[in-house]
Formats: sequence, C-alpha cells, structure tokens
Amino acid sequence: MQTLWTQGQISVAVGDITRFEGDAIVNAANRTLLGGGGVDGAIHRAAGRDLLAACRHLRESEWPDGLPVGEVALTAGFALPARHVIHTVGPVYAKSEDRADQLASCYRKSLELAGGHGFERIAFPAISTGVYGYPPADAAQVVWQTLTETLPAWPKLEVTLVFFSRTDADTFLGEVRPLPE
Ligand code: AR6
Repeated sequence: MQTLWTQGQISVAVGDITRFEGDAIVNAANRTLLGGGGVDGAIHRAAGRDLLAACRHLRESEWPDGLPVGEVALTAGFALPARHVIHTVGPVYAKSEDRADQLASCYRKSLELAGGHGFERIAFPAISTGVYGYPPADAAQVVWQTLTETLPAWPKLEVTLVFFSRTDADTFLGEVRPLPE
C-alpha cells in the first residue's frame, strides 16, 4: 500500500485494503452482510470463513432484517492483518434520494464506532463508488466534509482512505486539495 498524501489525521493511499495493518478496515458491504463482489468479496476471502460466520451471527442477533443503509456493525478481522472489520452499507446512487446523507452516515458512524472503541488506525475503501455507482468526485466531497467535521472529536484516530487505483486516488485528491487547509 502506497501513501500518496497526508493532512492532519487523514491519509490517502493506493492499494489493496485487505493488506492494511491497524485496528480496523471498513467494508463496503450490502444489507445481507453475507458477502458479495468488489471490496466486500476481497475482505471475506482474506478474512476467511470465520468472518462469514460472525456476519451470520450479527444477522441472527442484531440485524434480522439486514443492516440498513448508513448503519455500521463490528466484527473481528480473523485472518486479516486488521484486528476488526466495520461493516457498513452505502447507498445505491441511482435508487437513493438522500444518498449524500446516507454516504456521510457510513463514514460518520464508522468513525464514531472506531473512536468509541479507542481505535487509532483505520482504513476506508471508496464506499458506494463501485457497483453502487456513486460518482467518485461527488463522493469525495461528501467524504472530505464528513471526515473534517467528525475527526476533531477523535483526535487519536488516524484514517487512511484506500483507493484501488491511482486514477481513483487522483480523482479524490483533485477534489479535496483545492480546499483550504
Ligand atoms: N481494496 C481497496 N479497494 C477496493 C478493493 C480492494 N481490495 N476491491 C475493490 N475496491 P465496491 P460499492 C474498490 O463495488 O460500490 C459488493 O458486491 C473499488 O474499485 O466494492 O459500495 C457488496 O457486497 C471501488 O472503488 O462497493 C455490495 O453488494 C470501491 O472499492 C456492493 O458491492 C467500492 O466498490 C457495494 O458496492
């Protein structure tokens, strides 16, 4: 994983989020919590079958109707180098009217969960910008605003935004770098 840029508590990196070493990685899951493609599939493959079992348990105990969009749920990381996985469900861009609020909720609630557990190093993928179709430049604005609003409450928390390609990372940086520091 290559870090391209750091400002305050936020870093931007390119690589495979399943290789991230830290307290938690965030998973761009779906409401079933039972796995899927994209980064969700990669995280389940790298974490092993125990992660699926933990997600099934979450469904049975806490979320029988599935995890709502914008909500978060915590499991261990099992075979991952990250100690935990924070599962969240982003909005499907074309089907959601309050998609910006829902995307912001994914990030804000993940940060609050991490901060509340005393985590100090977490990583996010670019939630909703793959299969769920959120335009990466629009998502970047939401992500940056949410992080800069929420992180002051958790001064020990360092966040890495992990993009799968250099192009995606550059799109993000192109949106946020012109903003005042
Ligand atoms: N590391 C970092 N980023 C990745 C990785 C990886 N290993 N693999 C993919 N990405 P997506 P969504 C990037 O589609 O849009 C799943 O099937 C990818 O390039 O994974 O929130 C779930 O089960 C993109 O930029 O998530 C849901 O059904 C970003 O991760 C649905 O997809 C998000 O793409 C969720 O869709």
